[in-house]
Amino acid sequence: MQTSETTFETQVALLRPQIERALKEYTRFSEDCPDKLSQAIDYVLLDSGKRLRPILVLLTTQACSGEVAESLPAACAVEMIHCYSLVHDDLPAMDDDDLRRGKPTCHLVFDEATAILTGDALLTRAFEILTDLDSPSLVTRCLKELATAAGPLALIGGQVDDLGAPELLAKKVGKEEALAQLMKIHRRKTGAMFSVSVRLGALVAKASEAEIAFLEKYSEKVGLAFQITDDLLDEQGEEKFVGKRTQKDATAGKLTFPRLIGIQESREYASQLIEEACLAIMPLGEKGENLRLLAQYVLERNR
Ligand code: GRG
Repeated sequence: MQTSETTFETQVALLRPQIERALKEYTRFSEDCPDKLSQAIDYVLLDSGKRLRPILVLLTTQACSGEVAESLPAACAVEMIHCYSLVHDDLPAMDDDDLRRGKPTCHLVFDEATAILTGDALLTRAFEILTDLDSPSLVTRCLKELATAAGPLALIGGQVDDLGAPELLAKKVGKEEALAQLMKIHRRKTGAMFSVSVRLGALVAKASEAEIAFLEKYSEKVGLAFQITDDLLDEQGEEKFVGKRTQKDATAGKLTFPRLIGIQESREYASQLIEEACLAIMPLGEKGENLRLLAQYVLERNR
């Protein structure tokens, strides 16, 4: 029987090799890049992870009738920022993790300084490769979008508040206040990278502002649902599938959806968000089918 997961996997099988090839090409450096750094970049970036954000970039371009190959620089740039954030998040000063994508974390395999610099290298290289996009005006717009999503008002701000969440919980704030803070953290820490993925994909395809607006709504819902399923996988997932330590957030006193609203309500909320996401892109008609499959995958995923 074909499930939404198997049909989404068909899309992944088509797009993933293009992403892997482009990432490899973009990280083939001259001898000025030290071997150790180059090896660490390969270790954290190549042939691993679900590639959900770059796939989202490419599927959005496709849904807006653009050329998928033209959005590869944007897809790779988003994945590089994502990988940098994972490497830094795993550092002892942040989440202090020893397992990522089913492998020991970068700072354990190399060392802490190399892990910090590997993140820095991916962050800066991401902006450099965006300049491979088609026209100067597209490059400028995409650079601004990506810088905003990775910056203090989004990814970094969300991460800072996430690190401060145990302190907030220790103050025994009410459920409403905690839930509002949780939403605010995830809109910036997780949601912004999903939103920028659809925005870049749409910009490459020269989508209209109206199309960008409903795609933005789709991405907000999918991003939040992704975070809820991430929290559920932390509570109930199996490490061998998830590829990172589970049951960490609860023990670290983190703010999570299951903690605040329970497992069942979290599942229902994620499901409702995915329904709303699919409704938001109704105007795309059949062209939106692969984005609907991606949304469904986010809900059903076990890794
Ligand atoms: C260090 C600036 C900075 C930010 C860190 C990414 C992040 C912010 C924290 C990672 C911890 C976490 C669980 C975040 C929530 C969701 C998330 C980004 C999960 C990992 O994404 P996946 O599952 O990972 O798409 P793969 O490995 O498949 O790419």
